[in-house]
Amino acid sequence: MFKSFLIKVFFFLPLIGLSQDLLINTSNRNVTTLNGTWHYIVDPYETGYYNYRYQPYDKFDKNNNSAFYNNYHTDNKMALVEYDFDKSPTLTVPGDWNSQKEKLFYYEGTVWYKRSFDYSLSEKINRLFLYFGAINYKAEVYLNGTKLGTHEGGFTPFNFEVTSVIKSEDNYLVVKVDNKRFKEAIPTINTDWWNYGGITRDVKLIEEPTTFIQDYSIQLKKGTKNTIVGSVNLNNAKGNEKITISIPELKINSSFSIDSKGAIQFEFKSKRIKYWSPSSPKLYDVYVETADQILKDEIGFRTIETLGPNILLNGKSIFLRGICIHEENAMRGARAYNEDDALMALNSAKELGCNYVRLAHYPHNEHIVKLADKMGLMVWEEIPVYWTVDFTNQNSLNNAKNQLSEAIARDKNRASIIIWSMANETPPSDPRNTFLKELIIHTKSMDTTRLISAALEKHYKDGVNIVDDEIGEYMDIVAFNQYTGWYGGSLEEAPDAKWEIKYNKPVVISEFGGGALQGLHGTVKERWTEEYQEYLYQQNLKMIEKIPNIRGTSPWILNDFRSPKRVLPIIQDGWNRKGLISNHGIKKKAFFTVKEFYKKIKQQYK
Ligand code: GCB
Repeated sequence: MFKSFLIKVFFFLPLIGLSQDLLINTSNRNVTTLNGTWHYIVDPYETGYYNYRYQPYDKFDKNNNSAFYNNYHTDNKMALVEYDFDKSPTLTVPGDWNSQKEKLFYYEGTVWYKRSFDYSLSEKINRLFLYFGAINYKAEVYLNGTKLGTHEGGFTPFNFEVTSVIKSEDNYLVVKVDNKRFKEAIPTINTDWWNYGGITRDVKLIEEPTTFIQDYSIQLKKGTKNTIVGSVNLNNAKGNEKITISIPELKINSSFSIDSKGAIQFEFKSKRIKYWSPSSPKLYDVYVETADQILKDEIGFRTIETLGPNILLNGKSIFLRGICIHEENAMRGARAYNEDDALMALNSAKELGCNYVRLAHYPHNEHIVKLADKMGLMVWEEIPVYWTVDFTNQNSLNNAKNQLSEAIARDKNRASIIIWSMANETPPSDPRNTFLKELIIHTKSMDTTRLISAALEKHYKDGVNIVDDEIGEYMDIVAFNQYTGWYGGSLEEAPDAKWEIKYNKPVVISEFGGGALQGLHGTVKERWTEEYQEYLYQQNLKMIEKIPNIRGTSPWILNDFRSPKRVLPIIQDGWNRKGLISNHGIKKKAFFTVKEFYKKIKQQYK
């Protein structure tokens, strides 16, 4: 199982990938940040990438070099004399370009980023990696003229070894970032969120010993309550290394010799484990140690499983009191990227009475997942297989699998994550079913301990709401979105709605809701008023309570969020108004409706 945690993008994406095995738990490694001010050049015609015959410079140059670098540092004749980074303006990294420069608000295309830096490797420690938390959407990365590789997918991390390329002074790092949407991409062209472009997450240089801890997994063994199971993988193992795992609070401290693959597998029994849960989010200090390195993590132990209609956390039946969240700081109208942004969102979720969040519609940054661990919020993590993905395209499938691999590799040690979601509102068909089944098999090959789900849809026939999507067979939780009272359906009749759900499994309403402009008041019949939204919630919640096997909800959505699809003047102005909180941070009436409901549910599931 462990081997498959190792991510080789080029394995899945033979034409475009060269990023390497992912380093996990990067915040506890030896890090130098490359966050800060970067120069940028907007390049809508990609003149810095293609010559006048539309051939990429880095493909025909035999040294695989970047034209920029050659032009800048040598007497090269590549004629990019018009491109001068140091005379160009700057952007802050991490961050999207749309919210930083007014002219780039709607821009979708290529922007070149450049940063120079000095770096001297420590004498003893002698390998260096360049790590990107995420770049939306496609990145070509060059250091000192050498192409390090390409990465596709806007929401997951990747890294390259740069030991042989780094210089002590004046390193020249160039990244081509392209956020053009295209049909075969994941997500595809059509989404209901802002396509923020840029180097949107942290950039780090990470120093490692010659042989180092690449990756590890430490969790409760599936089906047990007192067995901790795990594995560690070394990079560049020589063969005689020992790895020590210690969890001082549990009095665990054991050393293991690596096997021929440079890995160890282990199991410990402990009767003292205090389980992680929302009411007691206990995390243990865990140390993975070699002769050259100690890597610390904080890990919670809990079980998550289903039994008939129940979701069991540490053996106890729970109700997921959730809320959907986009990775956006609504107040800034920008992609969220730091711990403060994460704290703001999760504090609001807590105030609402949540024990669970759905991080829609793509893997969010690592800050929020780590914070959820600490704050005791269970998490649904999802990949952007959204709406009309190109289900017959093998490259699209490989891309989706790769995004899953990177998300699972990064977050597999987080107790908060209880659900891997495969998709959102994808239209049922044979190719779609095959596509999702492949993703499920892939997920299970990496992690058998968490629940599998996807946000499905319902349909309506002869007065009955029906959920019978065939893919439900493969889900641990049957989740679906429904918008009674917003996209059709009568609010008056909602509480008496009839439901037929084909599967005897836990049911979660992964989305419901409607829009309101905060501060706009009127009657419950007037769309866009807070009163309409409040009534919509009241009626929907009455209905949801009666849905067979209901074990959770995540209303759509915590905050108003930017969407180019939402153009209604005065009311929307580019914002999807379904937030329970406005983009000025003000709670709408419906916030309190949900809060009341969750208070009641909490009593029922004591
Ligand atoms: C949905 C989508 C979500 C949209 C929402 C809406 O079903 O899953 O991404 O933003 O509806 O507001 O229409």
